[in-house]
This record gives sequence, structure tokens and C-alpha cells, in this order.
Amino acid sequence: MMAYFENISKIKYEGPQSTNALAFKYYNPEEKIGDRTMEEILRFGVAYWHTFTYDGSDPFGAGNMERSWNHLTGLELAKARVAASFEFFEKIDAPYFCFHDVDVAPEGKTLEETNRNLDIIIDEIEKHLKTSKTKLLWNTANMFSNPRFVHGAATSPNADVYAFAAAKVKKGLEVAKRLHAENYVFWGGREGYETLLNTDMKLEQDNLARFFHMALDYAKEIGYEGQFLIEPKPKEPTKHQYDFDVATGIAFLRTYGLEDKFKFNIEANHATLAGHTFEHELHTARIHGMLGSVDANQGDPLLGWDTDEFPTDLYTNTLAMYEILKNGGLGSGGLNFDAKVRRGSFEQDDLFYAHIAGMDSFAIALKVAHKLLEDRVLEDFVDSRYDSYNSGIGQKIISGTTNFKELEEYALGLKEVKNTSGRTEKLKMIINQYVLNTL
Ligand code: XUL
Ligand code: CO
Repeated sequence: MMAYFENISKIKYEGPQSTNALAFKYYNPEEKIGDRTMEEILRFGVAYWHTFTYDGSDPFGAGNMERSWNHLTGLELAKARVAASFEFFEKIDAPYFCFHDVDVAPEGKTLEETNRNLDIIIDEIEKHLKTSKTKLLWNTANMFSNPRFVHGAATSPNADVYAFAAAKVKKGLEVAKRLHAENYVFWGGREGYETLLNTDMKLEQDNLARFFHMALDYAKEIGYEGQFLIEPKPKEPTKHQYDFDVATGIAFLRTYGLEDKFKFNIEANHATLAGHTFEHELHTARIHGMLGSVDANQGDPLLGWDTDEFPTDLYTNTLAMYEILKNGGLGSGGLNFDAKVRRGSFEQDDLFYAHIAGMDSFAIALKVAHKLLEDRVLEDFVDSRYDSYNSGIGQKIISGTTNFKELEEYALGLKEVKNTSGRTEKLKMIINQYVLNTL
């Protein structure tokens, strides 16, 4: 069998003192953090599109990624990428991967031809899955790249496009069932609007909900039991996307009676595009019991678009892992690196450095977050901050046994209202100490 990464052997854990750039310094899959191993908690996934399909092109320049499969085209290229991907998964020790339909197989001129191509490649993937430890975290349908989706897919004003989108998701669910995908993702790439001057927002949102209901019905019909996930993003490519953020997504799901069937796939860079922190989105999903999976990446504060960088910010990752641990883990979800190497990092080895950087960063974050939780650093502070609700008038508010009249009477009887400090800086200081001292 041809080796696509022949100069790289399996990446091993060598510990924090190692100077080998092609080794894990902190990610030790077997190491136990609490009662589970790092591998079990982190559930890393490789994003097929960024790692095997992305060619480095941007709006100002052509593709420049040096890849050992670049000389191939069509189905031969698609097959080579599958072989390369499983070699990569084994060498980087990734338990999961994710893909869009068009990442793995070339689109044909017709839907039949596209599906035929997909079947050929899914056969290949299925063969590899039988012998590989790597599993499919999720798959999805790309309903934003092809020009037919210019006005959206399930929110298109054109019913023919809607039908086309349905056909793609139908096929996607069949693939998910066949490959035992643990989740199925909906990211609404162009499900939104450019201007209200030409948009019937109510009809578009109703149609999107109808689409989700039909997807659920079909999954039930074929016996696919993976978790359905919505991946919020506020904008890009569309000016305003309907799945703006987790809170908007929850409102949408509840409006249309879908809230029990969906959870969220939360992407760090989408959170920041929405004007939130990564942890805000994770937290919001968590407190509503809807934290499903994570697209682990980071944006660039100086740029402000979806740069999809590998997540190396220890502070942010720590606060993300804190939410994930408080959630009891990710269930059927994982940490999918929806991240790409920078255009300047065009050599093939950079794919390994990038994943090692992301995996080590999250391993550190996991350790720090675990220790923070073990020591109840934030828990105890937050508990004491809300202590006024444990007795007296606070307890009455919580138990719903008071009213405005009684509260007014209580307020009139107060001599002074005394607040205490929120201690933001003190808490940040302590977190820094944990980041530096935990390892
Ligand atoms: C785009 C994005 C997608 C989804 C899957 O910003 O994140 O790649 O993760 O469609
Ligand atoms: Co994503």
C-alpha cells in the first residue's frame, strides 16, 4: 500500500520534556483524568475538508498546498484521499473524523452521477472503517458550495432547490446509517438572507423546520439513531444566518417542536463571530441540556472572519473544557478540529504539527479544567455569590412563594443594600495560576 505520509511514523506520547516536534507532549490517550482516559473524554476528530480537500486557495490566490495526491483527478483523487486520510488517522491516533458529501466524492453532472460517485467512495471508506480504530463522528451535506444553493437550500425561494437539498440529506442519512455516524450535522451555510427587501423570512424559517421534521422522519424510517446537531453561525457566507447562535437556535427548535431531537455542534470561531465567547455558547447549550459536539478551532481577533485556526489558546480551551466537564463530557459528540493550516503552512508535515498542537492544547486544557473543578475554585465562589437565595426572601423567590407586594414590603424595610465584589481579576489570577501550575 502506498504511503502518503511516508516520512512520518506514528505520533507517540513522549511527555512535556520531549523536544520532538512530531510527538505529543501532553496528549497521552491512556492517561486517566478522573475516571476516564484522555482519549475517552476528548474524542478528537479530524475534519476531512480542511485536511484532505482544502487546497490553500483564498480570494486572492490559487491553491498552494503540497499534497502527495495532487497529481490525481476525479474518482482516483477521491480514492487516494480516502487512503491518505486513514493513514493520517492512524498516525495521528485520531479516534474520529467528519466529512461533507462533496469532500469525499466528486459531484457529477446529475444527482444520479453524484450519488454513484458517492457510493463508490463510501464503499472505500466502509472497507477502511472495518479495520481502523477511527470512527465517523459525523457526516453532513454540503448545501452551500454549488451555485444552485445561491439563495439557500432548505430556505431557498425555489422549491426545486429545496427538493434537491432534501435528496442530498436523504442520501447523507443513508450514509450516516451505513457508516455508523454517531451524529448527523446541519450547518446552515446559506440558510439566511442577504436583504429583507426580497425575503419572506417567515416562510423560509417554516420551510427549514419542515425540512428538519422530514429529516427526522426519514432517519426514523431507515433506523438511523445518531444524534442530530445544529451548528450555529451568525454570518458568512450569508449576511444573516438563521442559526445565529445557540440561543437563537433554541428559540427556533422550541418554536417548531424540534427541541427534543436536536443538540448543538458548537464552533469556537462561530461563537466569536456572533460576539460571544466560546465558553458562552458551550455554557448556554449546557444549561439547556443541548451541548452535543464541538468544532474545535479559533478565530483571529485582528481579522474578525472565520479563520478556522487550530485551537492553541490555552486560556480559551481551558474554559471550554471546563464547560465540557461540567456537562459530564460530550456524549456521542467529540472535539472535531474544524481547522485548517495557514496558507503559508503548505507542506504536508504541517498537517501533523497542526493536529499535535491542537491535541496537546486540549489535553492541557482538560487537565487544568479538571483540577479547577476538583478544587471547586469557581463553584465555591459562585455558590457563595448567590448565597442570598438560600434563605429568607431569596429562598422565597426561588420557591415561587412570594409576590411583588411582599417584595416591596421587604425592600421598604431595608436600611441599606450591600453588594459584594464580583472579584473578576482575582478569579483570572487564580485561573492563570492553575494554567501554569497544573501540569
Ligand atoms: C463552516 C463550518 C462547516 C461545518 C460543517 O463555517 O464550520 O464546515 O462545520 O458544514
Ligand atoms: Co464547523
